[in-house]
Amino acid sequence: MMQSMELFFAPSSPYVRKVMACAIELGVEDKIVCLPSAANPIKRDTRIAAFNPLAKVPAAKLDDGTLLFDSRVICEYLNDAAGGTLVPSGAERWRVLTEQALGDGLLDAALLARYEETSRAPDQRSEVWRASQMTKIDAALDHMEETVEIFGSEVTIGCLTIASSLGYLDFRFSGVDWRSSRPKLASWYADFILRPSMSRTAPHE
Ligand SMILES: N[C@@H](CCC(=O)N[C@@H](CS)C(=O)NCC(=O)O)C(=O)O
Repeated sequence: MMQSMELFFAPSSPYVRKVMACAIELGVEDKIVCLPSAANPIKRDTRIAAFNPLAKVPAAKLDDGTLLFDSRVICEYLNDAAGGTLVPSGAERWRVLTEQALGDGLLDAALLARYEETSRAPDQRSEVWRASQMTKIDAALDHMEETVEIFGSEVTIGCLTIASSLGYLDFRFSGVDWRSSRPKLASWYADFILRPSMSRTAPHE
């Protein structure tokens, strides 16, 4: 019998979204008790720190007291506990985990660019820093366009992460037109976000 978990949650976090989307895909959403949080790179949320010394979300605690973080670990835990196939074994595993790393890497760059604006005083902000993060995002999107026929052919932690990263761009970087030069990715995403795991986890404040 699968243990329940307490999860520090934020409706705007794309990493939390990965966890919730996995839980919905696996049919185990009812095992998760969401706790409110206010993760911030400068104002440390000590409630989250009780589960994760890095004070980042998602962070989880199982019934038996086991602590789990970050999103990659919690998603893989849910998949294992539910006997799912979101994280395949064998040769496919490495491809799918690399797809997850691509989506997470896009998000890491996006958050670094955003924190530059939201957490630094205007005179401390670096345009070069922001532009460098946007270059990573652009290159990640190009790679997604080249590989969408492969990662988009089944539901895995790879494409759930990639979809969460695209959703985050629309949410926080609405001025970035990632679609017009990437028609295959745009078309896959338009279909994929209709899945309940995506539509029910759309980011909001
Ligand atoms: N690699 C982590 C990243 C988690 C992360 O950066 N979460 C953000 C919220 S979207 C956060 O907690 N930021 C607060 C901070 O950087 O201290 C994961 O996959 O869970």
